[in-house]
Amino acid sequence: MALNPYDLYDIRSLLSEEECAVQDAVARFTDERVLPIIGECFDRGEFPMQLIPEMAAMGLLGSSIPTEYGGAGLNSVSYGLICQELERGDSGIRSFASVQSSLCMYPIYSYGSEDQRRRWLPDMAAGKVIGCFGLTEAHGGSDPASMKTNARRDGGDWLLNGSKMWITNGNLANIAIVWALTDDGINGFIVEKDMPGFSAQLIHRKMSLRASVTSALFFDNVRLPECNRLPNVKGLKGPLGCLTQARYGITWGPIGAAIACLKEAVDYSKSRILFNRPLAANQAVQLKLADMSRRITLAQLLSLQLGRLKDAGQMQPTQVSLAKWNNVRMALEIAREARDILGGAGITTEYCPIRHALNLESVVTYEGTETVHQLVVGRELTGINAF
Ligand code: TGC
Ligand code: FAD
Repeated sequence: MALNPYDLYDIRSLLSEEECAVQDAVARFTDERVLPIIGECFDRGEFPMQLIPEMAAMGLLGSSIPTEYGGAGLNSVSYGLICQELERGDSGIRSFASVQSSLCMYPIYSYGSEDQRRRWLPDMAAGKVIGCFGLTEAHGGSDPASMKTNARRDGGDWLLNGSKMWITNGNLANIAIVWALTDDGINGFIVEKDMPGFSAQLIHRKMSLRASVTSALFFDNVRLPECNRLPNVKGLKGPLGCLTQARYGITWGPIGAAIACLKEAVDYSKSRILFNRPLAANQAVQLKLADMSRRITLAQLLSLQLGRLKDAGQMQPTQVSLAKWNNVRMALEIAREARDILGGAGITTEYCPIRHALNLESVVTYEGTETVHQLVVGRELTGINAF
């Protein structure tokens, strides 16, 4: 039986029927709805808003949230496959889904009151309410414990002051999950778009994640009722718990980007004739393609095992760090190598590798930089905190 060149270890045979169906549906969506438009969206620096209702209708927003709150109630491996297939299209589309699902719906579901869950989750799953997640501040994203954004009590309300930087979906969002320092440690708040004193400003001149909205958020005495505070978590473990969910999905996403780049490099090198033979007939080129395939296969196995651990309730943040580090680095290097195999053609967005390579420069930085994840693994090995 012929091997699937982009699934050499037949990872597909390890998936359940439901997981295969999810992967097929999202793959179709990416092929039919994302790929025909994404190069131009990237060129123009625009997020394709028209895809939001379609993603919602497919259950891609809050796919792991229980159905009683409007989610799709799917398992973690299915969520991973969604991320993989979306990022085969573009990291910006996967980012949109990650932020909505893992960074906004997850904290409302896990740390919110029953009223907050009922008020926000069904509309978020339907794509009618878009969320963003404000943790990073301009003075140092790797060290969120140093945040200056603060909320102080004013009667029964809270007054929020400060700013957040590099916030995905910021200008699209109807609500922001904002992490702020209080007298009682870090707390999470739901800030609504129209609240006086809240503003969002687009970040321009990005060379990466151009088909995604990135913003700075400002809070100038924003008055928040107590019912907008997430009541069931306190401290840095609140935002870090959300990051673990999103980082898990990000271990899968870049596999999709890498597969897209490998496929482009294989197709191009088979049809490009240089020195009277296809480029792909050179050993030097085949070695590069084989190495890409090896690294993708290892990443696929890593994420699948991580997903199975997560579904069994056994996944540890250190394991997520190792896979985020490995899989994003793998995809970034494959995208750069594929770009090189395409020669001059590879510098245009006519082909996908340069777009993926530029996007992955953000993915290697956000959700914990590569160094942060290496230090998490180092801490696990040595018992010494090097941060
Ligand atoms: P530490 O002070 O030791 O721990 C604080 C508390 O948090 C708990 N914890 C975690 N819980 C869940 N998941 C994790 N990954 C956790 N890591 C730590 C910990 O047990 C402790 O709990 P408790 O009960 O004892 O209070 O903090 P630390 O030393 O572990 O953290 C240091 C460090 C550097 C790892 C952490 O600050 C960090 O991860 N920094 C990177 C920040 C980051 O990743 N920011 C991302 C912003 S969001 C974003 O980029 C979105 S992009 C989205 C997109 O577009 O796709
Ligand atoms: P810094 O923390 O200043 O790091 C600079 C460099 O120092 C990095 O190379 C880092 O690895 C290194 N470094 C840090 N500490 C150490 C150390 N101890 N030892 C050695 N080296 C170290 N944040 C949000 O809250 N919400 C979002 O939705 C969001 N979306 C984003 C979207 C994009 C496109 C981007 C680019 C970022 C986004 N971020 C978001 C922010 C992102 O999480 C931060 O950029 C990231 O955490 C790094 O923070 P920083 O940019 O301040 O870099």
